[in-house]
Amino acid sequence: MGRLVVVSNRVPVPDKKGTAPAGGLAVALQSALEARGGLWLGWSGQSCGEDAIGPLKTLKDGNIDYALTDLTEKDVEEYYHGFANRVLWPICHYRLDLAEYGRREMAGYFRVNRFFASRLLPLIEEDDLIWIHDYHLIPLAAELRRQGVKNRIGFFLHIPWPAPDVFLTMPVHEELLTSLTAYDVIGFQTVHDRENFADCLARQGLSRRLGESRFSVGERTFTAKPYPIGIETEAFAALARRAGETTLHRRMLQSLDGKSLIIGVDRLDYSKGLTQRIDAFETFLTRHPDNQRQVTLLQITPKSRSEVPEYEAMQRAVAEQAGRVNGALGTVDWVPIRYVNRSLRRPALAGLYRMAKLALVTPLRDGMNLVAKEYIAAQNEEDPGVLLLSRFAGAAAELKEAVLVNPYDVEGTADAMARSLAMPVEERRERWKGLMATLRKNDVFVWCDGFLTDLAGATLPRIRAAS
Ligand code: ADQ
Repeated sequence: MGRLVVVSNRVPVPDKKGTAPAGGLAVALQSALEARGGLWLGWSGQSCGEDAIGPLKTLKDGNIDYALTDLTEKDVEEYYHGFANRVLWPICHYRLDLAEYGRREMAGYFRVNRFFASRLLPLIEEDDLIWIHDYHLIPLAAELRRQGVKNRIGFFLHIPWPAPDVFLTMPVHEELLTSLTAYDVIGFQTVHDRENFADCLARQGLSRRLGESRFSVGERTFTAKPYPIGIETEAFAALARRAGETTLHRRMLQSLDGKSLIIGVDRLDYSKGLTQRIDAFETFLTRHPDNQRQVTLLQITPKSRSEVPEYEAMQRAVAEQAGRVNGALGTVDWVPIRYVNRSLRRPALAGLYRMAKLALVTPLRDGMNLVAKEYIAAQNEEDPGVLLLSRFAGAAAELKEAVLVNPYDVEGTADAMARSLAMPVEERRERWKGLMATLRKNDVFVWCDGFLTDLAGATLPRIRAAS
């Protein structure tokens, strides 16, 4: 197998403090790349004036060579905050109401993808396997092909692929769909996402389906298949086992003073269903008042994308809502919700998961959701906690033994919280065993190997001669 070249919008270059990146793509890919070695190209996170883009910044850390490019302020505004986060993200999470189309942003998105192709081109060697990640970079393979690249190129979408009626509302849906057909392998989180994609292709008459995962466009064939992403199951479980020795753990236990911990860990994002979750928690406390003063919800939510107005507004809304519930139900010595806006290091997070009797993973839509998997891996097998999981997270397709809920159904979710907290230990163990077996079978290395094996085995693309 040739060298692995990974391209993603952001690259989690390790900082001196070893702070973990709060994002699923970064967490998963870093584990996979560290094990295998390779080159990782992406945006440095810095922006500059139109003429100030310098050469790539390169550095090596362990097995990974990083190559980082700056973008111009205009690029960041149009491609990143604009089309990627104000159109593709809401559309793929079924929020048509939040999509803001602008010709300038769409043009910027395709322009920056061309720019990424030009930065990558001089680094590509003949046998490299190129693996492109996520919705920011959908047209990258088509740009590379246009510039003569014949390597095998794969794409993995970390977020959901929506149903055709949603996807086809996007003015540039045809260009995006067509550009995806330049890949050799397209990976999705679930069968459902792949089928939505296949339905979009069929609706547009863009390709022929040759088999469950094989499609053709003209003379080219490509694979579109689910590869559910996983975590480093054993390593995360070991991290959680060791966490009991830390000061944070002791402080936390002390501050709980015998109350049961319920945990939520999510980037601040409307797809994560935070306001519905807090509503459900409040309803749980009022419908099941025995739990008042007995439980504390710790909601850890680092801010993200604060430049996008919806995120700014949501930050205020969630903080106000948590404050209101605390004001209405709290007592002088009991705060129902602890709302924390910071990133934690992974050992601290693992320890908190292990301490929690219940995890609330209730996104309205999620590609996979790694928090659900981390929570399970962190549990103590003798006395495991319960995972309350949205049926609209990709993880629900695999984690059948979780307590599945519809996060739009506030009362149903509230009652499921009460049931979960009262669940006998035998049932908790039984469910956890099933969940943990799935996580062991499908960890992040299985995900990575599965994708790359298919990519390496893909037939070389036949580029049609320009007529
Ligand atoms: P995200 O939307 O970022 O990922 P998720 O899969 O839950 O969502 O991953 C979040 C990651 O960030 C987890 O590893 C979590 O531990 C970490 N994290 C979150 N809050 C943190 C905090 N306060 N401190 C430290 N770490 C924190 C996208 C998709 C998902 C998909 C992943 C991977 O939206 O659906 O599962 O990519 O493909």
